[in-house]
Amino acid sequence: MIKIKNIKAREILSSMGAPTVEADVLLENGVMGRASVPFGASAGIHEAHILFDNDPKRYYGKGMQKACRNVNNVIAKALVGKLVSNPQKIDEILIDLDGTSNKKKLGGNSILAVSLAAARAAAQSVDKPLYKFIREKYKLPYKEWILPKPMMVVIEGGKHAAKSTDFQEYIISVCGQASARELIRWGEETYYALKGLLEEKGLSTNVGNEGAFAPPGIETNEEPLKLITAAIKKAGYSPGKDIAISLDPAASEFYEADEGRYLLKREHAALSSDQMIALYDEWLTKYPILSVEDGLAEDDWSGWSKMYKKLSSKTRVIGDDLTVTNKKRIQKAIDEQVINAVLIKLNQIGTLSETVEAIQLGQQHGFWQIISHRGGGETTDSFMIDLGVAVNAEYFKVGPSRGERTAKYNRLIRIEEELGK
Ligand code: 2PG
Ligand code: MG
Repeated sequence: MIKIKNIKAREILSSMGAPTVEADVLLENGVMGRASVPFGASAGIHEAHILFDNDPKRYYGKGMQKACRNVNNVIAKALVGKLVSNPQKIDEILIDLDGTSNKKKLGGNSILAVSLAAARAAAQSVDKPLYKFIREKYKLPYKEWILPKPMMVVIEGGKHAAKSTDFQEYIISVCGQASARELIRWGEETYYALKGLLEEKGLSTNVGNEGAFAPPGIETNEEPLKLITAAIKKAGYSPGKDIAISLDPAASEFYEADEGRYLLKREHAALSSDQMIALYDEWLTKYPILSVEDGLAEDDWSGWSKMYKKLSSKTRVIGDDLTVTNKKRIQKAIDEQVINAVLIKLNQIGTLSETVEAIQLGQQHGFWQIISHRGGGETTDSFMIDLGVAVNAEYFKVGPSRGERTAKYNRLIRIEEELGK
């Protein structure tokens, strides 16, 4: 019966040098849970609201002091003295306190920081690792621990890297059978093999937001698929069997809604939804592609329906900006039959409980769950990994280098050891 004694938030720096919110939840027994929230560079328009200060004198308007004040004043007042043990209850209070459908009043950034910090404090109080605590509290029905496999972003463009590809992410999905630490090694070795191939071609190996390569001189949006397939082989793995390729074009970012077309600047091309689908279909025959995420824009529902019909027997069709970890949007995607996998990002919806509900809804329909990092500003917080382990997610998506990314891999390596695997 442990109660919350105090809650305190502060602006800290995210991986991009821009502020984000960190919250501490202090309990009466002296335990303190801390969490920080990431945010996207190519955030979907249906995501939970991020409350910025919009004060041009600080961080070019991107400060988060208002969100911190909301935690320290409004949220703390509502939660101090409340029992911490039940995260569903805490999140209910947070959701009611905000009262809007997209957390516009208090900010998804302030609410999520507290939701996660409170869960972490509660887990520590009962001396449980976070992943075990989440599984128990949400009565998740799994007996075994099946650890998520890496989806490692190795080439990035779009909003994540200027002058690189139009498509946002080329990912290696390490789909073979081995321990998590081995699969991580396979992925990193392939990343380094790719580095060698880029160097041989005289292309830059500087990295973008997510620690993936972002070569300006790359000629087409198809070129990375050739390079990655070659890198998988060069590293000694079998393409499609040990390691496959996943795509996240993040198509909302280059969709021109008025014209109904997708603008591929690098290729001086403007494609219709049908042409985009035909392009993916062609690539599916040429490359070992495991999944296509946000292949079309977030509200191009008729396009998604056609895409699903054409591709879903050959690949996983993943919703990200389309579904934004939101039960209502996932339900719409179920009703319209447009996906068979869901990307999960805690900050898209703004509380732990709503995230778990979104996952459960997808799982009821046999959808793969991919727990994901953010490309705008990440932090060293690895909550997403504990969540992925708790729900037996199939994959987790994280860039291959930079400390805020490797923190996620390292957390999984430690969990695997803790579970005696
Ligand atoms: C995505 C993500 C993460 P962002 O689109 O899947 O890789 O990017 O966080 O910028 O939305
Ligand atoms: Mg995405």
